Amino acid sequence: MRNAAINRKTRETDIELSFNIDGTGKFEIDTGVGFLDHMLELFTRHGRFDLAVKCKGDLEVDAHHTVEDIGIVLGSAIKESLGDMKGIKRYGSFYLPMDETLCLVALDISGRSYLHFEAEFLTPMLGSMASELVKEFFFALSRSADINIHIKQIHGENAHHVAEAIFKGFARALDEATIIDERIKGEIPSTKGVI
Ligand SMILES: [Mn+2]
Repeated sequence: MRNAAINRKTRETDIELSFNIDGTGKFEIDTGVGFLDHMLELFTRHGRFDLAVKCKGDLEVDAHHTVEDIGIVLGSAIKESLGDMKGIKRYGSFYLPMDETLCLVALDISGRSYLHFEAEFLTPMLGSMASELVKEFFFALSRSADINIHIKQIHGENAHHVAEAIFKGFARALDEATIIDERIKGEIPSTKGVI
């Protein structure tokens, strides 16, 4: 089974998360940040993962620690559930259109974290969550998952659509990259023999 369950508690957040790469799109998500719940739900559904997240964060400050720490824990869960990475496709990319918006997400499960993030939010807030936290989420996730992620908004203007296109595009790209390719026959997809 390619899955992981991680609990992480700090003075800022208390997170219980379980993740299954080979899921069916089932989710049970309560982060206390409505917009983040929405994004994680559609990430789960579009990637055909299963995801449960419960978070008690210091929302009396703002949503920053909650969004960032869930990015850290989800990234760790992705990495742990991939295990030795044998047989995975490794690369994935998706152009995700959402009404007037188009975003590209391309990623490499390389063992080396990197984030390129090029998207503009025309409103400062997405519900109770600052728009700038979308980048923080993916920065945290890329570091703890050791994944190279490039996110680029091609065009579009509605901030809700831009965020949604990024999360859905990430889900589709991650699904593609983590699929077991039968032709690879359990090899690690690197000429170095290690990721
Ligand atoms: Mn929406």
